[in-house]
Amino acid sequence: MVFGALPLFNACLKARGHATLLADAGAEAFSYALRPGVLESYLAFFDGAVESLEARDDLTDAERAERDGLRRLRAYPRELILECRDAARKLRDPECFYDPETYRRADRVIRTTHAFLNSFTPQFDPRNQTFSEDLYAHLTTSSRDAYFEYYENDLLSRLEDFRPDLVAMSCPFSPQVGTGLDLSRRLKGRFPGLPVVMGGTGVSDAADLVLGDPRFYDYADFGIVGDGEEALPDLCDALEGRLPLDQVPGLWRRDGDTVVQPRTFKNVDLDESPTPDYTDVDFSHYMLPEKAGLYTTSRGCYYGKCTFCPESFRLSFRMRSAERVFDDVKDLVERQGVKYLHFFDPLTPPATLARVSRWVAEQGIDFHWYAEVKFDHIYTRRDFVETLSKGGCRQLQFGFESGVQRVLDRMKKGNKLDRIEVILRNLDEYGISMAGTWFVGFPTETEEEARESWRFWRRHPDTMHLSLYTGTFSLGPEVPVYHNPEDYGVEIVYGDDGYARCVPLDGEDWDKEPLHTALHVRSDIEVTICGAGLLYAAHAPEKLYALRNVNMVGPTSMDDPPLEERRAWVSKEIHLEPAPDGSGVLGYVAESLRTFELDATDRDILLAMGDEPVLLGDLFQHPQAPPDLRERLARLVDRGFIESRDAVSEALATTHPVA
Ligand code: B12
Ligand code: SF4
Repeated sequence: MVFGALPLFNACLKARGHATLLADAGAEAFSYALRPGVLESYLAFFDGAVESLEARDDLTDAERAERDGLRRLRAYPRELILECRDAARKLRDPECFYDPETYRRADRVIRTTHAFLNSFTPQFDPRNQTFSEDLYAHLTTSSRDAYFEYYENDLLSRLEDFRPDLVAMSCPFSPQVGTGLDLSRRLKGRFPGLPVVMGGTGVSDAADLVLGDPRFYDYADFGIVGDGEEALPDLCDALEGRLPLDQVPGLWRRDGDTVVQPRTFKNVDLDESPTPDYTDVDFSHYMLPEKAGLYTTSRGCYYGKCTFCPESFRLSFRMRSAERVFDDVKDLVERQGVKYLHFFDPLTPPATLARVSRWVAEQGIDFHWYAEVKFDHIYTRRDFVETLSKGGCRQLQFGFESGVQRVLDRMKKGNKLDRIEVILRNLDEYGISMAGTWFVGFPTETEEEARESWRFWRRHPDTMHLSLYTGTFSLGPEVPVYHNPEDYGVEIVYGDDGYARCVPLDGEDWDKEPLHTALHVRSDIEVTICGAGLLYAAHAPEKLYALRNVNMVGPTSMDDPPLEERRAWVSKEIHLEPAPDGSGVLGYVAESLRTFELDATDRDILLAMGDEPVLLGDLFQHPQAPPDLRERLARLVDRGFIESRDAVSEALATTHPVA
């Protein structure tokens, strides 16, 4: 799905009389890779790179690490990657899209190919202590990645025809700063003197580090922090000599050797912004059969207290009035043909949703929507939930975070578990499917508490539809815990990998990796990110369960029934490749896009099982069963190599998720 800033800036710039050319570089680069011969050329490039490294016995440490990383990619099955063009066609075809089995296969193929291509692009994360050093060292090299040919043969040629006066890049995620500067370097190579500006939360969140570094301006001319609706057109005015640069809100630049910080900031009045303009968005790059958009009704978060969330520091909460939001919805649906919207506010205000819903229902607008919300008291009211449902709401994403009240209270989340139960019943009654984000590893959370969160999901299999498990607690300077760690019983220590982590002051800690792996492979986040969840909820809710990863992969090793009592089989969505040193195998699991090193005993277990169901208990009777068979089976189950179904997932596979 296209990110929100693109259609918004399209409208803002046009409103001030500028001509625009939109490019969603990530999506377009992927489409480019599907052109005849391109994937094949990347595979050949990959083979050549591994072979040349393997042929040498004088590798440096860095080259050895690169070789080992590339070798792991061998586990990505080629047949899956080469199926990609067909998979893209299927996802854009309504008949194939709404067939869960076809959808799942095509989705795995796309994601595998995407991950394979992306692995050529080094990621630079500002939360890592070595960010600047690594990034600027990389920018002096001329390595090939999966964007390179798209830039050279497609994007830059289109720009040549368009002849822009300014290129503006949006980086919603911080690691995109590196890819953005790489593109900027190529732009400058082709169009010397063309000004480039970069903005978005990825830049704003780490402004001092990214924009305070004079080297940034060797590649881009400007950085803008904060809202861009006015700042970007103002920069155009400044470049045309109608405004001093110093008056552009949030603008960072370099003057000689000095970095010049902004003189002025402006939080825009959202009611002044134009309706986002999707008319120039090329929807053929997205893997959906319908036009789906992303829209935000507010900035910042009206709650703003959660201690793990960067929104707690973005204090300037503002709303667009419900009347303006409704006008936009009407325009998007009736003029622009975008009938599916994700209200991806950090936290969408309930009053706006209710008022817009009422008007949508009154005017009979053919509109389906999804929103990011919170388990607030208002959702316990049946009439409120009914209003949303009648106004086109088909899916709501709640911040669930944890199934343990003590942990929720420490997070200052404001969630009450008994209230959640009432809300789930209301959603069920009015046919709204539920998706919930959550994570493990918040400071002081015990392993037992983390497992209890998963049990909470498993106790509500028919009212909590999509588990958007997002990973382990993510710590960086942008979250409140980082600033008062002792209040959370931890100290912050930087590891050898350059990342900050929490170390409990009482010395009690647990290894989060095994549980994380088990939850990650059962997470449904991808279905939501791409917009498929909303389309299924709107048109084929009875099939939504068939998209759930837990229903496909089956229970974790800690769930019931116990391992010995399960009928299980080897997953179809894995691939085994001999390990380079011949000692075992590299196992790729498509559900989680991860490669694991398995030893020869693990491999033998998988080969002995095959893909027909066997009773796991029978394996213990085998004369050559290893003494640690139980632990091995548990690991293979949790990583998604072995699948099974429990009674709940069997039943749900044939049930309607929403009334
Ligand atoms: C929608 C959204 C998503 C959607 C994306 C759907 C899609 N495909 O488009 C989903 C739910 C999938 C998602 C997922 C994640 N997200 Co998210 N997401 C958002 C969210 C809520 C809204 C983004 C948006 O479109 N906003 C609307 C536009 C208009 O606002 P904007 O992008 O901020 O742009 C404004 C300004 O920044 C500025 N601006 C932007 N670009 C430019 C460019 C120029 C030149 C200028 C001048 C100005 C400018 O002007 C704009 C208008 O004022 C933001 C929160 C936020 N506050 O933005 C987080 C956010 C982008 N996500 C974030 C994160 C961390 C994630 C996850 C990694 C979480 C996780 N741990 O799983 C995942 C990624 C999963 C994955 N596998 O990729 C972080 C990124 C933080 C960072 N610094 O990197 C954010 C900022 C939220 C946060 N935690 O603070 N996300
Ligand atoms: S987690 Fe959600 S509710 Fe909490 S501060 Fe962040 S955006 Fe707001």
